[in-house]
Amino acid sequence: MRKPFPTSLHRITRLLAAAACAMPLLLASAAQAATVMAPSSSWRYTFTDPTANPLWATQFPTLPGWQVGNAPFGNRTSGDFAYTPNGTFWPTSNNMNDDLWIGRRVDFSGFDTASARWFLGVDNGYKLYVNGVLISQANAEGYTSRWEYNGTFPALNPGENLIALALGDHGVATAFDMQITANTTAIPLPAPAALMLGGLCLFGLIGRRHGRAAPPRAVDRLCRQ
Ligand SMILES: [Ca+2]
Ligand SMILES: [Ca+2]
Repeated sequence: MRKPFPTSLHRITRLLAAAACAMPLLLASAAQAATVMAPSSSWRYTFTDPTANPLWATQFPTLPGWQVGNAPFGNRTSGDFAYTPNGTFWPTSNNMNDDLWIGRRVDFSGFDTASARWFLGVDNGYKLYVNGVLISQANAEGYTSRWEYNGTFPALNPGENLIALALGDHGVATAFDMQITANTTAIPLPAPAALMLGGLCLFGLIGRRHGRAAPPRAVDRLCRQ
């Protein structure tokens, strides 16, 4: 005749098994949308057209003559795109051409790149390059808003990526700012912790086999996965 576990010990093993088996699900659910690049970030920029160099959108980090300044870029002193007190002045332009070229490295380490999205506002138009590839462009008259345009990314590098934009004003107000979001990646379990949880899960299953009552169905199913 099989000797039953003492009732109190059996309950403890069931609780430990439930905690051990549920832990991976709790860690997986830790992924959540977060800011990869905030508005008002620092950019390299130039008002001198660099496009005679077809590689400018990847070489901007080391091209001579580029300056460093914070977004927002613009000529307004109030609202979401005010260049004062910490942004960068972008003078008005009276042509339909691009006037300002900017770029920065963005580190996606710790983020799920497949979930990444970009958001920008611009007066009046933009061309967005990711690692040298043009992925989006638009032009619109009138002022802008947070966020007038948004979209997803093509396949990104797991760490650093190069974001570059050509920006065009058509007169009067100027404005630009941008943000990037993505889900954070779940925190991987260190190997010793994973082994400990596996052991607890197995211990709980043994307790179930020796106990009088079956564990909750959900816990049983998790432990069998
Ligand atoms: Ca222009
Ligand atoms: Ca304008």
